[in-house]
Amino acid sequence: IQEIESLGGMAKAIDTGLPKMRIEEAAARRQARIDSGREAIIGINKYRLDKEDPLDILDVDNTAVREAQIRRLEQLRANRDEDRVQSCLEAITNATESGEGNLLALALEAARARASLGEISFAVEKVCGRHKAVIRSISGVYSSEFEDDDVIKEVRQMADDFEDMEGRRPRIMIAKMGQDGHDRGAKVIATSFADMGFDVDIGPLFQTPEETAQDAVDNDVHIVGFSSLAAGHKTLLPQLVDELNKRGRGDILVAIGGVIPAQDYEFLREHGAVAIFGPGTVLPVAAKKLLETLTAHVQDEDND
Ligand code: B12
Repeated sequence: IQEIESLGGMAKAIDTGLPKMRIEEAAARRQARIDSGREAIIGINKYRLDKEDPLDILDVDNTAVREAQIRRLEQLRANRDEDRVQSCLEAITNATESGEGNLLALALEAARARASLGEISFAVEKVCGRHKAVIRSISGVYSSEFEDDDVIKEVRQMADDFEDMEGRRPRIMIAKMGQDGHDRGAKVIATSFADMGFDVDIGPLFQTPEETAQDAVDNDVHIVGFSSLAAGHKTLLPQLVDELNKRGRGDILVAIGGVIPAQDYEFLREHGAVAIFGPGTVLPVAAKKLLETLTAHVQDEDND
């Protein structure tokens, strides 16, 4: 609270990214306590079932939903008064430019004329540009809270060995794609992997598979670690693998983690996932597994 007050209040503090960073630090600390067994979550890191029964879940066909939404949007646009819509949108752009008028009232009027949210926000964006969140990462928090330091040391040693072999540290990009805004886990994974000796890139939220693949290629990462909590995995993972192949970088490994039901694992493996890390993943164990897979993969390539 003192920190926030010294910055001049919560709104100003949010602008500096401080509250989000503190939340992420707390999440990394908590994950370290869970991973080291100090904090028990029954069924996740203690008293796990030998065999989990498959969950009865609603399997949504994302492509069909997208196509249906596009059809609805086309129908909406065909049946509205286009002149009215355009003048409402122009009024929003003008008000944004001049700083005069109530943007919310104008947005409501545009919505009543059946302008879409995308069109309304674009009318503002034309003048203001699009907000880009600054991604801040934290370091040292995960490893300092982890009790069994030996595991972390072992993974760090493996990362050092990898560097000796390849001339650079193992590099992973933690990616969020689609409309999945759950970035807490991605940040925890990024900070813990950095603490264990990886070079880590964090992609922004809401990327398309094309953007993720391009960033992965531009930064020459060894692995893309896709974090998926909003059920987009069956659509987005195959697209990401395709996009990497299109860029001639099928050698970049793709791993995935998050809220992924067991019945989808086979599909994901068939479409190119080298490893899958569901809820309850102990991060040093995941990091070790990825380093083993990467080392074997690099040695295979060197032999070819
Ligand atoms: C916190 C949370 C939120 C927060 C997110 C805050 C933030 N900035 O991240 C808020 C409140 C905003 C939120 C919103 C929503 N949420 Co929510 N949320 C959760 C919750 C409770 C915890 C997620 C979390 O942070 N876990 C902690 C982190 C550390 O764990 P993790 O990300 O799973 O990662 C671990 C592993 O999965 C693995 N892992 C994951 N990725 C990777 C990647 C690599 C490379 C590796 C090695 C490992 C790995 O390692 C980690 C450590 O073990 C989950 C339920 C749950 N218990 O999982 C629901 C959940 C994910 N949410 C859900 C839903 C439905 C939503 C909403 C759509 C709700 C709504 N109707 O508005 C919105 C969507 C917003 C959006 N645009 O995406 C559903 C998703 C269902 C699904 N997938 O089919 C869940 C599962 C809840 C449920 N049971 O229904 N949510």
